[in-house]
Amino acid sequence: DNTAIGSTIGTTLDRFIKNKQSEFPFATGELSQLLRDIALAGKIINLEISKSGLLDIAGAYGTTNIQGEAQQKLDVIANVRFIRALKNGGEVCAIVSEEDDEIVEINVDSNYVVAMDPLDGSSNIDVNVSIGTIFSIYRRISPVGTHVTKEDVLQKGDQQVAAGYILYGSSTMLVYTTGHGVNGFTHEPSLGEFVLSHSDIKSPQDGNIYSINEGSYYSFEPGVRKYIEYCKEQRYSARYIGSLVSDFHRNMFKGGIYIYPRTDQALNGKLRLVYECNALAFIAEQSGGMATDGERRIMEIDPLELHQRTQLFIGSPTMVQKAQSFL
Ligand code: P6P
Repeated sequence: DNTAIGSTIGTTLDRFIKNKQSEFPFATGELSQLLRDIALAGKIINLEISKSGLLDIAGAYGTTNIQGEAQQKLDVIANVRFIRALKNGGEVCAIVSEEDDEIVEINVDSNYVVAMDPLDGSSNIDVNVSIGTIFSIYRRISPVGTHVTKEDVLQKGDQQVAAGYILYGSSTMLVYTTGHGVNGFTHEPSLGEFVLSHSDIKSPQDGNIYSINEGSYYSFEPGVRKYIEYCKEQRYSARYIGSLVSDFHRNMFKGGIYIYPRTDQALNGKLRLVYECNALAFIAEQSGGMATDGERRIMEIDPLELHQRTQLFIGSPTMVQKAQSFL
């Protein structure tokens, strides 16, 4: 029992979920179990990542995913680990993953859908830059016991019952929301537990950090270029790790804006609505931030297909509004 742990190093994720279960709309324990299954998969992947240099599983794997990107071995391993953990947990009827072209049907008798990017920023693995898992959780729409449909997985971000990310960085953190604020848990290796480390995270309303790939400056629309000039005039700091979860996480705590706009190569931007942007948009709004596609709230966008892309302006509301005023 983790009472002893609780008294010395704070609340574990398991205890936190149990304590907060009453906040879940369908408090039957299923969502609690699903969150624990995701945390378990995160622990397993954390272990693989920390060993990846030694086990030579970091290198490219030869296959390519729907993005046409060289699939790194850890991408594939992370996807397999997550699917296995969610299948064993028994709470998931379907998974949408960056690594799978089609919907992965798991168990027709279960209630929850998970949309995930099992390992975002995988090109950073080989150079030891932080990477992240991003996940959204929805309740299915079709009746239990029937085959999963597109409408089960193409739900607006506003329909999320939970969302979060795991950041495999200098320490490994799990950050999630169920619509009642955002809480961060840090992995304590000696215990193998996620322990509450950042309670009820509130993001600064304004900031002076801007995150965008300025190498694409001449591919951006005039309004985006003008906002970049504005940031320079304001003497803001440019911080771009090239790992979405890391850039988002830093800006949530320090204040800042992350922008991935359309370019002449990526006409709808690069980031994916269903399993990247919606989850971070939910976290952003729940911590007092803002997330749009330059016009609309990300979570209002009606997804039309699994891997559709969207522009993303996310972070401190004052900064997002200012950026939009230039578009
Ligand atoms: P670019 C990584 O591939 C990723 O999906 C995000 O993690 C990251 O923020 C972005 O793409 C980087 O893209 O075009 O700036 O290299």
